[in-house]
Amino acid sequence: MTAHDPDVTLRVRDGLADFTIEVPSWAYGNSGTRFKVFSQPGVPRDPFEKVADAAQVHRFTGASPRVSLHIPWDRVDDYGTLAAYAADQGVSVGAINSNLFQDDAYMLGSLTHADKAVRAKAVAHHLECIEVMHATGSKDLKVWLPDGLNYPGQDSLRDRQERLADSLQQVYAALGEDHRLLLEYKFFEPYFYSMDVPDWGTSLLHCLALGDKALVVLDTGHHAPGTNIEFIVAQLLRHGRLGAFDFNSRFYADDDLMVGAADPFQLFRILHEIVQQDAHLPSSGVNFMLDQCHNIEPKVQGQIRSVLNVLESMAKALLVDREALKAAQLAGDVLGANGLLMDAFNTDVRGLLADQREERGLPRDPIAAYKASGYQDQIAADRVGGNQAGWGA
Ligand code: PSV
Ligand code: MN
Ligand code: MN
Repeated sequence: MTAHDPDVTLRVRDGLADFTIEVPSWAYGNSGTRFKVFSQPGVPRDPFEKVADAAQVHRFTGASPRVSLHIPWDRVDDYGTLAAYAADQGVSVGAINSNLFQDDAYMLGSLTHADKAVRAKAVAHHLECIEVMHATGSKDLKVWLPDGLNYPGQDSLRDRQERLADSLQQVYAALGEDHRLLLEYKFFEPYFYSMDVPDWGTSLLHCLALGDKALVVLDTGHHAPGTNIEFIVAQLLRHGRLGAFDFNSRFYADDDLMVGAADPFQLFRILHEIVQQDAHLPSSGVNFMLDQCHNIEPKVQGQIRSVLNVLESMAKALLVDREALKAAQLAGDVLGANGLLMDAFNTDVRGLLADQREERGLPRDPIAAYKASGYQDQIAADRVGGNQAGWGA
């Protein structure tokens, strides 16, 4: 197969026509390890500047028209003004992420806490997030729950699930008509013996109990090594409950490195399942997002590279001849079926994607174009005293 066969070119063009990748506001701030935050020149000083940086990623890739916000990191006086600013910059506000991990009150949990008053505080925080959604036009409330137990016996595993179900029900009841609640799972935190939402099964059970507007978020960094993530994708899609992706790469833990950097073949396999079930089309409702930090590499460029990595993998997934694959599978042609996938994965699509960008009036090489634009020098000169990832304003 070559990426220049006319039917292949068309398949990739059609498949990517409406495919977009949301970028996170927190990718543009200073970040680091648990031990050290590294400063970079020109990082945003407030949520407006984060949105401006996110808009650059869309300007050069044409594929990232939304930016996720994180509350309270991106708290502003007037969210309507922030949304209008985003629109001026050519992007819109995507998912609103709540924050349950930076408050002393949540030391023993938030939505699962034994004390009803603490749970009420955590629920109230989500009501604030829903207000932000109304003000910005966001449709997705994303909940990542850092709750869990450090020691066996510390609290009742079962009671925490009951409390979580009750808290989530209160949040769900406050959603607007066209809002969704996206519940993210994660199998560990460094100090935890047990997480309260460790896996997709737990997330799915809570979503099923809540209702149709509750969907699972799959963060690629939140699984044990060796987990077959594409199986989870296939299963959640089968039940219409895959709400969103948080893309990133991991080697050992929740590393939040650039998507496609650690294991491009895994990314391809995941996107192959997506394409097989037409979930790359906007009608599927799957929100493809990045959840990354750029600790040592330039941040806007890191985001551009990440968007390109997803597009390349998606293009390869679109190369797979679905009819031929189905025929090989039904015929029990093991090597033939596997060969169709490997052929697609091993095809170089970079030239094809550059051609298609050019057709749309976009730069063939978005990173080179960004570097040449002078934006990075400008923000380095203008922005003095930028912030750590998240905290702005
Ligand atoms: C923590 O693991 C985390 O990376 C989750 O994946 C969230 O999506 C993200 O932080 C932002 O809250
Ligand atoms: Mn995440
Ligand atoms: Mn994470």
